[in-house]
Amino acid sequence: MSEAALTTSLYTLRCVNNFRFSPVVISDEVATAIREGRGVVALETTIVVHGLPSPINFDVARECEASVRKGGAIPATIGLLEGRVVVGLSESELNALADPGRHAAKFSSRDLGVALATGTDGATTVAGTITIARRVGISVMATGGLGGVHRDAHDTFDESADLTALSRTSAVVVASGVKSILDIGATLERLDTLGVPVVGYQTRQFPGFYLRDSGFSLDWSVASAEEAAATFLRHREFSSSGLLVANPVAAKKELDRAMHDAALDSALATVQLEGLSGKEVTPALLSEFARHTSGVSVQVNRDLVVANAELAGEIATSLALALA
Ligand code: PSU
Ligand code: MN
Repeated sequence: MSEAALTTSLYTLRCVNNFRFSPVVISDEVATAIREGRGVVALETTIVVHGLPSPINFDVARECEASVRKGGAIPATIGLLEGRVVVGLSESELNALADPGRHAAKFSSRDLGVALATGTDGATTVAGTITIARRVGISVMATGGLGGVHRDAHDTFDESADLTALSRTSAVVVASGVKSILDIGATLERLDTLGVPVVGYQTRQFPGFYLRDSGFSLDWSVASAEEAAATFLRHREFSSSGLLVANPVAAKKELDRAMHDAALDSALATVQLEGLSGKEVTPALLSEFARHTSGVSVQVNRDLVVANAELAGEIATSLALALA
């Protein structure tokens, strides 16, 4: 045996010895649904652990799961717990992950391997969630607002890894646009560059998260969940990137525009004053928003993510039907 071959086989042996178990655990219900080709929707945990205050965060997690079921699909809430990726977290596992004493981290795609190797607990962002979802054969996810380009990105380079993950991960993400704390125009430009199609759900206006309309218009819209699923299947024939389905918050539930603009100014100023950077920026902006609106923004966030989960359920159901 050549030295190179010997080194390779020793290396392989070492890997097999150290990595005998799979780092991914899938709940029975989700595993069965995937195996039977039923619709499954991945749900993230960053919004639960870092995006919303306790105890409403648990209500939102439960409501999102119920909404996915209402849409005809099976929910798969994803997070990293005790050295494993769990796809289909149970209520008690989610409670454990969101327990403040556990200090669960916030994981994007790049963190997954390191977190598993070091046994670190954490919630997954959109980027982290779709990366795991793809790996287990789930192609639809729901969230509140996608991450994007921050307003000071020309100085900080702060652009969410959600964008690059979506550019290389074949998944449908249903969101109410990108969070309005971001530079929305720059984010749409980046999605264009990265080859990620953006379709409005029954609208040609890009939603503004807490607001129905960000002021930016879109080239495309879909009229139904079936059309969104058909769009994804066609897109997949030509590209390995994902598809963003932008679903605006219901008209009677959006935030008052004047309240929104005042809260935004205050949140941006606070975060700048505190000198925050990296992963902390988005949670801090959302919590400042909540403080400034006396919790009204939290209710809007809840309404929109629950609605997105239902639409994602319908899209996953249509996708499963089309592939049956
Ligand atoms: N949508 C919400 N609340 C959130 C998020 C989305 O309504 O907290 C989370 C998602 O996990 C998203 C993340 O991926 O915010 C973006 O964080 P960052 O800007 O640090 O990439
Ligand atoms: Mn960032």
